[in-house]
Amino acid sequence: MADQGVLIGREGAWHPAGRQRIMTLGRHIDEGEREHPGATGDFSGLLSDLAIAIKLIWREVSKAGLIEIIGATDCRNESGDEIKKLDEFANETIYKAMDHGGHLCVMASEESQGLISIPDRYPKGKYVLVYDPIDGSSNIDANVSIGSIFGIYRRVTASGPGTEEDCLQPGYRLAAAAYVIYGSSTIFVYCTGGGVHGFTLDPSVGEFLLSHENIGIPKRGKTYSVNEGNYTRWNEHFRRYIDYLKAEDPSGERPYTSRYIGSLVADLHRNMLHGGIFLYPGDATHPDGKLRLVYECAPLAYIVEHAGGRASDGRRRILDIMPEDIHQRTPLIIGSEDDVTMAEEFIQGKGDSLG
Ligand code: AHM
Ligand code: MG
Repeated sequence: MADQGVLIGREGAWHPAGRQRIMTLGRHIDEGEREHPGATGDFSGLLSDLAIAIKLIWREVSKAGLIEIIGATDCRNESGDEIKKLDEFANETIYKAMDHGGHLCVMASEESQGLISIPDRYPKGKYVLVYDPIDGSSNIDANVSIGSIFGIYRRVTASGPGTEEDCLQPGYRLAAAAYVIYGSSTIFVYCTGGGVHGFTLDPSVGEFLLSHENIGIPKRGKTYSVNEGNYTRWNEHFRRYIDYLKAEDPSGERPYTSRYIGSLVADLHRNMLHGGIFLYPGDATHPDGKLRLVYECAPLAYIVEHAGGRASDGRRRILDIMPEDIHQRTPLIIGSEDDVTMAEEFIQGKGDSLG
């Protein structure tokens, strides 16, 4: 058949705009599983449970201004940051959606100090979930995009409740990773070791529909994302790199454009689509920067590498770092391959002649 259009609308009109096939997240997960003969359905069950949690969080995020869900509680999280109510809601929602499916043996979250156990009454599975329930939480009450980040590992312990050993694995061992942006629309981006695919939520039917198939991050971009308010705390190599990006270049490659939302997932997603670099370096006061290796940097590094980009702490590949603590921080340089390579050269002092 020449025309691959689809029937759309109550009257079943033949809509030319509907030529792209309609693929729900659920179907995509199922089809991915079928490519692995011998798969038990465990993994797709896990991802489907996660999708439900995300929809529940989206529902709360989208009415955050209507009900009194925003605003600080009197609690602080493990790192001493003020916990917002939405963080608590998202943390609990993910836990409640994931604790009883029989897919997981343990979880770890930015908002929980220790490991999150699977209750005794539920079966223990072969996977481990690490997550940041709400990333960019300082943006919640200003209606700026926020997100969630997920990493899924296979357990390394044999059976029973999962342990710290299961959670403290280097990122190269991730079985899957995903992030969500609750923005002008809600998008779910995931990778299970092949391509990186994005699904946009159609709120009218409550389904994530494939909107960004096989995302490939451009090899080089023209946008940098960094909190430049920290300029005076950076070392001279890093300052020189940022100065270099801002300097006029006769070839027109520079100056780069500065874009900083302050929500890692949103800053990263823009760079995934259009190219560019996100940086949160260490500085004199915080040598390991701000961001967390296990549930923020490693899952995003896994996705970016599968999209053709790179992620580094300035010297090492993020995915090679062996975590020693669930809440461990690391500097993060992530994005287009050539941009990350150039940033590393400056950080290591090799770009000084350029700057
Ligand atoms: P959070 O997970 O507590 O929200 O913190 C992580 C966020 C990132 O989304 C963002 O890139 C960064 O913190 C912004 O930090 P800063 O305000 O120091 O620039
Ligand atoms: Mg975060």
